[in-house]
Amino acid sequence: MATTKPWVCIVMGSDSDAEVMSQACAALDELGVKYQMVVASAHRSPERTREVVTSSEREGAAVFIAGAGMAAHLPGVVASLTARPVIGVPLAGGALQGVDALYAIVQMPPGIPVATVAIGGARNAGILAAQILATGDADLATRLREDRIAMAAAVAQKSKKVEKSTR
Ligand code: RP5
Repeated sequence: MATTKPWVCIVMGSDSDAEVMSQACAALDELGVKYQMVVASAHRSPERTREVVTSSEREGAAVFIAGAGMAAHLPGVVASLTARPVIGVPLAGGALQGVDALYAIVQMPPGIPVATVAIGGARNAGILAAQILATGDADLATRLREDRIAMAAAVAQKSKKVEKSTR
């Protein structure tokens, strides 16, 4: 049965993007956030893109993550179709290795924002989506805080492995 809790819609331009975009799924799985991941291309299937965004919004998608490579218009097109937050993931590929996608996604005109993560930054896109949902979900906010505490402890452990002093 479909979830009634707010969930995340992950869209990508091609199945060739799936390996990187699955890192967003992994982050959301770890945090207990529901999602759906589909392929819809801004250029090759504009009607499908519109249908995915409008039906997902109707069915409770609270945040969208959109990943694309090269002339990466998908995140901007998704943002044009919904007023819910959109996180864009520039993907490496083609001659320019993601710099083209980064510029395409990050340079949105005023009025239609896309929160852009690093090239290949799908994991951070998942975490950021969870952070947005956590503004209305105290349990999720607690899980995110616990992750930060664990991360800080891991840094201290990493330091122990390499610490040196000659003083
Ligand atoms: C973009 O073109 C996709 O997001 C993908 O990153 C890239 C190449 O797509 P394929 O030719 O592998 O389908 O639209």
